[in-house]
Amino acid sequence: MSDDIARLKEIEQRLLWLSCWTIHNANHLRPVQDGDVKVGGHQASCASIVSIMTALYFAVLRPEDRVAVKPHASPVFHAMQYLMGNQTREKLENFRGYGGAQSYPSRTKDIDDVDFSTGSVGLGVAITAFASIVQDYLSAKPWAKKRAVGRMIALAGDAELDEGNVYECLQECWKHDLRNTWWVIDYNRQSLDGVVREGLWRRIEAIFGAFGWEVVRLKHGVLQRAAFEEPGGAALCDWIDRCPNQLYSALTFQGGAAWRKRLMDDIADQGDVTGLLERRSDGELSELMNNLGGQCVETLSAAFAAVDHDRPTAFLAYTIKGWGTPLAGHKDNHAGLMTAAQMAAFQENMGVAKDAEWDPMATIGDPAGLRAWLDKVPFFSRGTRRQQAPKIAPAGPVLLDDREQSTQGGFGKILDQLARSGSPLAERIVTTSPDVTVSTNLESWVNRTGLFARDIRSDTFRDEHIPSTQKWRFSPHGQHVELGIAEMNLFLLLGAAGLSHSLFGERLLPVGTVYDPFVARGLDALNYACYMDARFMIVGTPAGVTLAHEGGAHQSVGTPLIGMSQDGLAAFEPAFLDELAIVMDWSFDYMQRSGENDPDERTWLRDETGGSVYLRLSTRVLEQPAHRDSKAFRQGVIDGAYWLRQPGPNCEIVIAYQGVVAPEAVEAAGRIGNDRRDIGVLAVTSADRLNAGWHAAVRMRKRGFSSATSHVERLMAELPSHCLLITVIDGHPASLSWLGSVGGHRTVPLGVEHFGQAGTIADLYHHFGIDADAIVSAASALSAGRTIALKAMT
Ligand SMILES: Cc1ncc(C[n+]2csc(CCOP(=O)(O)OP(=O)(O)O)c2C)c(N)n1
Ligand SMILES: [Mg+2]
Repeated sequence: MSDDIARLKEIEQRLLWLSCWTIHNANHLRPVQDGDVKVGGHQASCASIVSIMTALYFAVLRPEDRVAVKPHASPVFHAMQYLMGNQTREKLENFRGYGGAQSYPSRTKDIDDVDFSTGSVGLGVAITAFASIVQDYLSAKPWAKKRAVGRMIALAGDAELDEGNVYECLQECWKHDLRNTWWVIDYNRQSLDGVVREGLWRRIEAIFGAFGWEVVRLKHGVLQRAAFEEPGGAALCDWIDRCPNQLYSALTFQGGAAWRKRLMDDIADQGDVTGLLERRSDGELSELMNNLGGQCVETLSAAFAAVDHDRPTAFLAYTIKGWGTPLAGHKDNHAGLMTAAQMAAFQENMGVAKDAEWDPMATIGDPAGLRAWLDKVPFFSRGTRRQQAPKIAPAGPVLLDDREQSTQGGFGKILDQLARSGSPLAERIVTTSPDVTVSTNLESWVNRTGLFARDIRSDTFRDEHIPSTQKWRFSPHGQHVELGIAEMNLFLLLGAAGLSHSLFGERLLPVGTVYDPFVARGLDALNYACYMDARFMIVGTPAGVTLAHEGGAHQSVGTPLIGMSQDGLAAFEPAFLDELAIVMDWSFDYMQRSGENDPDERTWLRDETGGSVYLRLSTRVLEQPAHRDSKAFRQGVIDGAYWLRQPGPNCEIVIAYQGVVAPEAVEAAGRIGNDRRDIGVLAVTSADRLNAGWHAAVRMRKRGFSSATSHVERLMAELPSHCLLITVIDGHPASLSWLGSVGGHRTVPLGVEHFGQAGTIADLYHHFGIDADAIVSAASALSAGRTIALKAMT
């Protein structure tokens, strides 16, 4: 055995101990309050992947590589960083506790340099492929610094391959000539609930092969391979290959004597095979049968090191869930925990002295020698691998002079003008869309900037002089990444590109477009991207029942609530182009912020920290207001609302609208104005930001900051208490109905609560009660005064 392999084995045993101990400590030793539930076990999930992680991190990886670690291997990751001095004992002792090391590796909550968060299975796997595409994108750009190309690596549980997004990603990435991506599958043949179906490896090989991946199957460790060379070894090899997963697991759990009995029953021959078995004690036989490829650092490091190409590669590493622990192989072991007695025996087996449980070098004979060896491990050699990129200042809002336009149309024009400007900011914008590039108005941007591919692909229609409005030139210079119809992929790509500054040290400003209802189709990947603090702009368009003729399947209802409730995402729904221009300009700055300062005392929003942005837009063409560009107007648009029509001192009714129903609100205000006094119209551009500021100010007042006042509270403070508030939105009414609670005003929330249907905009606004008549009749019925006349219906 070489020195390096001996070191790897020492490290592997250290990681096995420290991860199991961390979990044990959290469950058995950490003081908990009455009624607390046990934290997750997952010692078995850690044990099956320690060898893989040891071989990868300590023998193969380079500083430029980036890794997504399967969720339940979090203790192994933290143990590894602890061994390297990048994680504290305090955080490990408090694993899964408040302020402690996180249950699942977290970029934002852990201190030890997590590359990609994981937790929702499948997403961490797929994001590595999109990160590789982003890396290729950067490598092709003249403005990006030259840097070593890294491998994007996922350490995946085998059950993660049941998640559909994994296959969506495989298909998409094949189109983009994926490279430099490794997925190491911890093939312990167990999921949470049980043992996986027989022969899954064949399906996995076939699928990966079909999408152009190399598949490396690591079934046997060096001990097994050596035994197969002994007389009788071929029969043993054949028995292992034919053994069903359930039986292998059960025998692993039962141990050496059970292995011997079963093997003797099945293949003993009074000759070579019997001799092979008899030459080994029960303990040695168990060790041999446990020596699968994925539990053998020698086999693993040799296989990783042997890769001499950049093609995407899946390693199917056979492992044993619970390897090296008394839980090994038991089908119920997913959340299983060693009992105190089992743990004591395990501790003795591992040779860890009492009170040396947290000593990173506890069982190491030559700690100084190992430390010197660790200090040279390439992956950790450059310290923290988080990068930074300078901010690129936006040049100011792109104000358009269209008399009539939709917000979706305006969005396309603004991007087009940015492309034409060729500014440093425009250079960093990368757009993407899941097959709705044209129908979300990205077309002129794409015509101007081109599509991204690693090679040049010409546009045959153009070459053949066939007239077409679309110029689909693919080249390394292109700034649009065209995706197939899979919204999970959209959000995973936005997540990866939105971390470019941190992963690769280059600023990207990713902008994705999607039909608004299909935001829901990628929701978990959106949540995941936000959880990682990726920075991007997602444009949901067209939105709402305003998409009249498209019918219920294409009309979004609940998305404003998604925008409000999604952490890390500032949601806007502008009605007019000037608002949109101001919001986009602000967004490109907001997406790049990384301050840690206290909330802004004007709005109580945490604007210093920055985040991602969601724009909910529409194809409905609206007449644009006269030029307005005051500082107060800009501020109101960004803060979330401004008075489109200032309420008078005796205001009886305020109509608060968000988005594309602006004309209905304005018309209704005009009609109500004859019968009620001092009507106000509140243009809400971001219910999300208004609401967040309000909640934050309330919290601050509770903490004794008695003067804390949010933007929406100042707006509402102008209204007399008897004033009726009518809110209206093409979306769920709960998005705005809370406004009444701010100042204690009686509120009539108008909006859409049921599936939409086909019709004209007028039909649908009438059907859902969000047209001017609905607003007028609410005002008439619910505010004091004479009945307000409705216009004759058309
Ligand atoms: C999207 C999602 N659904 C369900 C879960 C709950 N869950 C956590 S781990 C797991 C199965 C893990 O099996 P596998 O990936 O094979 O990991 P290992 O056997 O290595 O523990 C499940 C269902 C989750 N984390 N994410
Ligand atoms: Mg598994």
